[in-house]
Amino acid sequence: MSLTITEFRDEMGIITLDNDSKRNSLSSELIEEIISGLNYFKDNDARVAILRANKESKVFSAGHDINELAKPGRDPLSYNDPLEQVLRAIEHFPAPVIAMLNGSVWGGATELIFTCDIIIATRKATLALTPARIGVPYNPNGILHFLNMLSISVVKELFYTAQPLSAERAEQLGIINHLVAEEELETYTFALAEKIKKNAPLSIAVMKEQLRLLSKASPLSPETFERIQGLRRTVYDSNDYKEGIQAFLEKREPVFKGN
Ligand code: LCV
Repeated sequence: MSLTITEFRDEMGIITLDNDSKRNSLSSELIEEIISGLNYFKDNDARVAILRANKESKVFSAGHDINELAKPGRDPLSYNDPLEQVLRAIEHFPAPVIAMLNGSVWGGATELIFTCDIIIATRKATLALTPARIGVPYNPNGILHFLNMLSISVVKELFYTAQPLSAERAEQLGIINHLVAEEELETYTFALAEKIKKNAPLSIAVMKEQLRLLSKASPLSPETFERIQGLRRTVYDSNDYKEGIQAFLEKREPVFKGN
């Protein structure tokens, strides 16, 4: 049974997350469908792609599928984790990817949205960063995605509180490009896509890749990198990480003890 709806017409690809019973949580299966949809669009010279959920979905995506999080003792956000793969697929997709939001976004799905090129949303959209809610040590590349878009004080608040950010505040902070009324969301998004389609695709593809390379141009010494990995290991080896996952699976609030 498909977890997404993939459409392609007039050089525009549309991927609709369609697994509302599991709140479009980013399972490896759903991620595989997103990546193959993007590959199909690329093979057919798409000029723009749109990532959306169903019109009536209250949750755009609940983030990483917690059932698939690595067991304690292994890095839950390692380079080849499906979430990291779909983030790279969007970053390397040679045309703009527009996120069309009308519901709540959680955890790794918030990073997925930040990785898109343009965000169009209604007031029903909220964005939450949730690693501290589960006891996950977010990864450097992920943190850099947020640092490239926001002030460090906002990034700290989002990570430390794990509280959803309202659409209005996200627009004020420049995360959401355009905040529109619910009844205008589709027409506004498709009209913007049409404007992009009329421009030179090679120029856009190269500017997108330059923006990716320049935004990541922050040198890390090998020693710094290893120190970060060592710090992250103390977290994903911790009892708190185990407790965070267990609490979710048992549908109860976690009790973190700092070990
Ligand atoms: C698997 C789920 C999920 C889910 N995985 O509906 O960024 S990091 O580091 O944190 C990264 C590791 C990450 O992204 O972690 C995931 C972070 N996500 C969250 O913390 C959100 C967890 N979900 C929720 O808080 C609620 O589900 C929301 C508020 C999204 C929706 O609440 P609602 O009451 O509408 P339920 O909680 O009843 O969920 C409906 C079904 O979706 C599953 C959940 O287990 C339930 O399945 P069952 O009906 O089989 O019990 N589900 C929801 N989120 N992330 N499965």
